[in-house]
Amino acid sequence: MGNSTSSKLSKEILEDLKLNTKFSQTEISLWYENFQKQCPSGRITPAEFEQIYARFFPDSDTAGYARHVFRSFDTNDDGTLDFKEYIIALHMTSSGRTTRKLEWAFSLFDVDKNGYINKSEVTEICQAIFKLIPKEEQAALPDDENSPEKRADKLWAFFEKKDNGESSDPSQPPPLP
Ligand SMILES: [Ca+2]
Ligand SMILES: [Ca+2]
Repeated sequence: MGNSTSSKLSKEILEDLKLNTKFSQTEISLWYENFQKQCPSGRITPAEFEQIYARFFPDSDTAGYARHVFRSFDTNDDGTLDFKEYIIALHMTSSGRTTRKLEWAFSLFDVDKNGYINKSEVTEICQAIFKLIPKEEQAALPDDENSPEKRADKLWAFFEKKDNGESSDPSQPPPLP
């Protein structure tokens, strides 16, 4: 009896999210209602996530990028996004705080989740991002950024200035010179 599909958000998760994000209780409850409606199973699968991206970029090949973003949000590595991961993801990507965005960018680029970013990971993400850019816009890109490899080179050069070879966790303070 009762309505089993509209399960309530557990107090524990609510408290945890209030503590770890800038969202208020009302906001979190609203997100939860929405989440339950869109996703009655309570979990987002990679295929569902890809569909969301495909809707936002109807003319691009979003599958690769969506897969990487999904991985960066699936913090417990169980192959689905639950409500908590979804809200943390929203918070990371929408928060005005640069450190949050950096943390997310780091987990996006760290494809094998080993705590370091290497050049092939940078190239892989650049290739996925490039597929989001419509062809006519790609043609208008500056000469040193008009291919995924060039973008990766540029980004990697930037990382290398900060570090030697491998880029480490940005949440850690940099070693003193
Ligand atoms: Ca998960
Ligand atoms: Ca890595």
